[in-house]
Amino acid sequence: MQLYYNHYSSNTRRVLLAADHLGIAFDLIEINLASQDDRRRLAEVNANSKLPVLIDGDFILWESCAIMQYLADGTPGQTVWPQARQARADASRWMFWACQHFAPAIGVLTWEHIWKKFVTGLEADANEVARGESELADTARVLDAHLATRRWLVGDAVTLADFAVVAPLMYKDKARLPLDDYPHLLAWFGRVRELPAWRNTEHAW
Ligand SMILES: N[C@@H](CCC(=O)N[C@@H](CS)C(=O)NCC(=O)O)C(=O)O
Repeated sequence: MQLYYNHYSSNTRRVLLAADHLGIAFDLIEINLASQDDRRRLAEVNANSKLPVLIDGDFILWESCAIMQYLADGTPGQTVWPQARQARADASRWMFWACQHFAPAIGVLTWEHIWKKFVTGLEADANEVARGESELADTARVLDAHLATRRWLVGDAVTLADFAVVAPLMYKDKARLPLDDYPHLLAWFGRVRELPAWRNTEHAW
């Protein structure tokens, strides 16, 4: 299988985390989102022009959480994508939440504190930072409360839900995410960082 990816993409990181945990290796195709040539190559496999994209024979799949589920479904004996109906729905719930609420809140702050300067040369906008911090607080509160009584998001062990939610926290420090008030969230993040999958998908920059 081929994966169109970039090390800076937190949506790709989700897929890399799941794949590493499942023991799946890809033929990696690096896409530089700032290159027009690479953008053209990306648009050939994803009209949305977004990473990641999985190619499995003549099947093309985009959307990071769909890719994670597809990889797990093709892995006999895997435990990260639960079989039981309610446990699977629970994992699915957090994966949707990650894409719809948690990652977009963090995305405001990664744009303002990291990417904006690279792309536009402009400094962070205080109003946008305040909006991102407020949206992050709303979601971090939910995550922290959920993790107050459990080690992993679903059941007793790591699942795709943990990988989906944790991925944008790869920018916790660089994006200055204000998370000090969420001890359970931070403890869980510490547990994820102890997993081989986290360490194996780290990229220095
Ligand atoms: N919901 C999509 C989001 C994909 C996405 O936004 N990827 C970013 C990289 S992290 C991207 O390719 N951005 C390029 C752009 O928006 O032009 C997913 O989960 O795969």
